[in-house]
Amino acid sequence: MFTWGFSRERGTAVTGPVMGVVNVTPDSFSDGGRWFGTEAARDHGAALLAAGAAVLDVGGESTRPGAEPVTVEDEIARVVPVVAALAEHAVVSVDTSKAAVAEAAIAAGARVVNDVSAGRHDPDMLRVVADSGVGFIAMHMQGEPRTMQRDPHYDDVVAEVVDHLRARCDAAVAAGVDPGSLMVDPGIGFGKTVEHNVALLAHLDTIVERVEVPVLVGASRKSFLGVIAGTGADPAAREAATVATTVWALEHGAAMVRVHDVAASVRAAAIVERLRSVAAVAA
Ligand code: PMM
Repeated sequence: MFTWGFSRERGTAVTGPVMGVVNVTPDSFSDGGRWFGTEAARDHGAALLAAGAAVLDVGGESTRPGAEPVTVEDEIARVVPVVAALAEHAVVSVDTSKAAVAEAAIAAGARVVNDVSAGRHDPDMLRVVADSGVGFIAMHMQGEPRTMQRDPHYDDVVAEVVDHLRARCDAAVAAGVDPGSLMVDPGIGFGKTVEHNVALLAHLDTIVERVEVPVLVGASRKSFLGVIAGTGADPAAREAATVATTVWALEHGAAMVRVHDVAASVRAAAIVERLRSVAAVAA
């Protein structure tokens, strides 16, 4: 049975707050094509592990706005060899919304399923997760990747995201998923405007308090950072802004951040941790 281990009673399944992204895709917005191919992706994952990643998140289908879907067979062919190579050395999550891909990745050693649809896309997903006892990350998304950025609308984005995440956790537990294996994610950039993303980060404390399970934040290199910081359309120019979100997220209760440049966020997390421990003693 997988547990996140962020609370003392639950032990220490995962040892740090940084998840590294290993995209085995030709078309991800942030690093599309760079690690496409088993050897390149495996070596990239090994480098992220050496840089201090606590979890490696392996994905074979781009979720960028407008991305075209990938078949189950192609997605399995992309992720399974990479998962198999990395799972000997690391806690590996598989970033997929398809139960058959999750099942194949779990057989290859993945210990966590990271589903951007939170188990809604594939009716078999929660059963696969429950039967295999792996961890489950339920992310909030309005709509689906192909169309989600057309006209996202919320009356109260924070309350709606919290309600959705709580409902998805309830559905997972009802399907037999262990509550200690759950993590949720507000889904930065998934059916959200710049203002929605900002509101979710600004009110992260509220989200953390209300969802009652560990929270993951994935803001790395997303376009709202380029808008706010004025660095424009190049995802690689959003690294300083990404580190700012790492510091903010960890300081406002996130258990983990999902990033491309692991070394930068691990260093930032070390500073946050040190300041927090000294501040706690001084208080
Ligand atoms: N973002 C992307 C893909 N998968 N999973 C979770 N849980 N949270 C995210 O924010 C998230 C995700 C898109 O980013 P990428 O194309 O760089 O992987």
